[in-house]
Amino acid sequence: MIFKPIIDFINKNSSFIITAHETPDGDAVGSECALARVLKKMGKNVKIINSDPTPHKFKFLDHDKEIVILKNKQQIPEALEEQALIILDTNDTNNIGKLSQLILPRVKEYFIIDHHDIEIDIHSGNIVQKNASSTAEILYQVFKVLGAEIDYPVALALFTAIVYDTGSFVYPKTTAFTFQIAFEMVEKGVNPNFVYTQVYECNSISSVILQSRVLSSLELVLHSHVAIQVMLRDTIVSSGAKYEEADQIINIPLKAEAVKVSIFFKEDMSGLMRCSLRSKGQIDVAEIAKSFGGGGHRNAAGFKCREPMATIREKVLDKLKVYFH
Ligand SMILES: [Mn+2]
Repeated sequence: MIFKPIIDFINKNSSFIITAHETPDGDAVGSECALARVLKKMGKNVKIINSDPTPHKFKFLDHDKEIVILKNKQQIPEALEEQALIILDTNDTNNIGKLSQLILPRVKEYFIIDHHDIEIDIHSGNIVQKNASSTAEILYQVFKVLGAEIDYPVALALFTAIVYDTGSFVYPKTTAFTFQIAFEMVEKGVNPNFVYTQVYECNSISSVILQSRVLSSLELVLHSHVAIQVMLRDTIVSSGAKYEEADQIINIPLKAEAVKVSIFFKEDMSGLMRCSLRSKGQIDVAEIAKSFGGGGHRNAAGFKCREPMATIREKVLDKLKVYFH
């Protein structure tokens, strides 16, 4: 039974730190909040610690404001050697930001629960269900095996995570099982329109301005099959938006039938450049991201740029050429 190792891990530990990938998204935050609540109800000691702030649109999930954003060493919990760490929604331990240096090496043990296609740091027993629509979908199964009660806050967190990671139930990993979970969550009182409003209709005006500026950087190459957009730090500052508010912009070019791949270079406030990739159909952008030290899913992946943007741009286009000659 693939869930036995996580059940054992939960049963034998009493104090947990939960984290997820840096620049957390809806699946990361929703999964963290759901798991934290279930563990607490089992009488466990639980802290959620992330290296980056919760995007405004997901703050409704963290209603007791319990997510700690690790800014300095004073925030590191005492007696780390007695804490068990659960890493959600990434299997790359370098992808948990500051926690990878400050917390991971000092905890008693850690466990990964993830659904990304590229395997990086998985240890035996860790759960990486590549066909799961979201980490939340895996947690739902863990909760069932645990016999945990899925109350309204847990249902809301799981549902929101699934909505986000499936692009509202349409991305390739969406299955009948995904809908079955959603069905159960709605039966428990989750209002899909409320979740949609929170996640997609509570953006700042600045984020709309940012979107218009980034979209104006749009460049179409390889017979318009590939779209490239760039967001520099200055663009974020001048629009008044936040880095994390750019998360949906990459999807816009894919609305055109001709566009099969969308590339988005985005610089964060620390000057770090990331490259995000989205594709339609069989074009595997996870493999491309992997070749640059990143990871992801076949149709959604990314990596941190360790070379100049122009160099990476050429290398990525070179790898894509095989699909469009
Ligand atoms: Mn996910």
